[in-house]
Formats: sequence, C-alpha cells, structure tokens
Amino acid sequence: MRKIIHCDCDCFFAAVEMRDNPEYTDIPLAIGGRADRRGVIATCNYPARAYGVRSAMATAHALKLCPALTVIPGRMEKYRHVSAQIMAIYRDVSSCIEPLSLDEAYLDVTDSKEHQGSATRIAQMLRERVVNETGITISAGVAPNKFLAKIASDWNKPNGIFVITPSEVDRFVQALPVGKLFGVGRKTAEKLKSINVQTCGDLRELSIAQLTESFGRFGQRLYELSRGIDEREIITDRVRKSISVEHTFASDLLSLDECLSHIPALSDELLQRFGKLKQQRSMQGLFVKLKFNDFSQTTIEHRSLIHNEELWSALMSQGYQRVNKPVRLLGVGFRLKDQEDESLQQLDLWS
Ligand code: TTP
Ligand code: MG
Ligand code: MG
Repeated sequence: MRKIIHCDCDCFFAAVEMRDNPEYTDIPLAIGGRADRRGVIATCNYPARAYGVRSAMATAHALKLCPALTVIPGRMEKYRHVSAQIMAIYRDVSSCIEPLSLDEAYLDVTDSKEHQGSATRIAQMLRERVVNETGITISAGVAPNKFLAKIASDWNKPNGIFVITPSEVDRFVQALPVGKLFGVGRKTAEKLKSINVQTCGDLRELSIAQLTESFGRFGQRLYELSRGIDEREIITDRVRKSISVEHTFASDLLSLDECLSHIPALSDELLQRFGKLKQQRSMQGLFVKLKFNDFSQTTIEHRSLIHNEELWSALMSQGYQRVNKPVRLLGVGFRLKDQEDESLQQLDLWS
C-alpha cells in the first residue's frame, strides 16, 4: 500500500499578497485583470469567497457580487519565487515529488523513515515548515493514491489536513459525489444524474460494459475510481529540461556531408523518445552536439518551436565548421518547456 500526500497552498497568489501587505488580510481581495479591460479573476482570498467570488470569473461579475472587492494585478515573478521555496521544502522531505502547478505537488512517502513512516505526521510537519519558512498556509491530503490524496487536500481547506487510511477508502468513496471524480465535469455529472447516479456507490451498480457503452474509454476509469482504485505513479521527471539522442561512431566521420547523412536516423530516434515521455511536453528549442577526434566538443542551440531537416542541417554545419576535425560523436536534442510555465500560460490572465 502506498502513502501519497497532496499539498496545495491556500488561495496562493492572494496569500502571498496578504503576507506582503498586511492591510489586505481581512478585506475581500482578488488578484486579476481589470474589469474595464474584460479582466478575469485569478484567485481571491477566503473573505472574498464568502461573497461567491471565484477563480476564472470575470472581474466585472466579481465586483457585482462583492462591490467592496479590492482587485490587484498579479506579480508572477514573486509567486514563482515563493513556489520554488515551497517545492524546495517538499524536496527536502521526499525525493519522490511531482509538482502539478505553482502551488501544488504530490509526494510519495511510502519509503520515508521520518516520523516512523507516519504519512500523517510527515504531512503535519510539511504544513508547519511551509508556514514557518514562507508565511503561506497549505492544506494536505493523505491517502493510498493520487486521486484520493487530491480530494483529501481539498476536504478541510483552508489550512487543514484530511487523512484517508486504507481501511477507510471503501466507505469514503462509497459516499463521494461523482462530481468529485477527476474528469467528471458538469456535463458528465448531469448525464449520470439522469440515470440516478449521484455517488460513487451508485456508480458501482453499473457494469464495465454499461460504463464503456455510455462513456467510451473513460468508462473503465470510472469503474476504477468509483472503487477507490488509482494506480498512477508519482512522475518525478517533470523537471527534465531536455531530451536527446547521441551516437558514437565506430570510425570517425570525415566530412560535413557524412555528418549530415546521419540526421534522419538521429532525429527519428529523438522523435520516438520524445513521443514516449511519460508526460506530454512541448519543445522550445533544438540543439546539436558534436564531439571531435581530439575530444573537444561543441553544442549549437537554436530557440524554435518547430524542427525539420533544414534546421538540424544548419545547426550541424555551424558546429562542424567551428572545429573542422573528424567527428566521433553526434547528438541531437530538444530543449523542453517548463511544465509550470505551460500551465500558467494556459491561464492567460495577465493582459
Ligand atoms: P488553486 O490552487 O486552484 O487555487 P488557490 O490556491 O488560489 O485557492 P485554494 O485555496 O482553493 O487552493 O490555484 C493556485 C493559483 O493558480 C491561484 O492562487 C491563482 C492561479 N490560478 C489562476 O491564475 N487561474 C485559475 O483559474 C486558477 C484556478 C488558479
Ligand atoms: Mg491552492
Ligand atoms: Mg492548486
């Protein structure tokens, strides 16, 4: 049985602003774009939530719900910095951590020796360390898998902890509303409600055949989630910055043309490896590496969102001409976009 902790900061951007500007602490506060520029709320503090203000809501609408709302622009640099501090605390406790966004991460503490291996006490220690060292409160969920740990971290928010032990899983999931399941949005929840399925307990009455007929491949997943089953591993290689393929040749390549003739095979293999990455990533650049017979080496970088044989050839020619000696190794690679950057770009709130 695994021990997974999911940690999520409470009203993250707003928490940073309240920490740095105590006058914001007790008033409804939101971070977001301006109402007169069709801005959107990124997040708000808990006093603002009492009025119904929520993330992704138009700022104009938020101001209707809460006329006293103070809306301020975000300071992304600052949030990134605080996020890095918090992730460093998590890494200090477990090497098996998967950051999901700036403010949340999964930790696998199955093999941890700290606190006699008690995941609950490790989670409490994490919560104390984060608030003491950064001034931000976090909520934590402890459970035997990712899906339940994430639900648990939300259960006693803000500044709370909720633990689902292996023996409690069945009862907990039985009563869980289907809308809490990852991937079940409003539409799916309505569809389920129309066939009298409101909780995971109700969902268990349906066979795999019935579920796949109604929901396709997602049906299998619903079958498992409604029984508290989620085998997904913690993916720690998200911090991977690049991916590459290198070949060392049995005999040196003696000309640029000879080097160029290896591009198709190298780039094909790179694409294959790229496609097999556990987590889908985007590239933001290419590089070519050459090692020469005197063991000197050079790398040529190019920022680009596309790749083709022409680009690879141009980079390789450039590198070859820098040294112009027989070549013993060729490598090609992609620089990868930061996972956290990608998730934030999707939010697109800063105009
Ligand atoms: P969340 O963890 O979803 O929200 P939160 O930390 O603000 O509040 P909670 O206490 O419920 O966890 O998101 C983390 C940060 O990401 C949030 O502070 C701001 C940003 N964000 C957006 O910019 N737009 C969005 O739509 C959401 C959901 C979050
Ligand atoms: Mg949060
Ligand atoms: Mg979050």
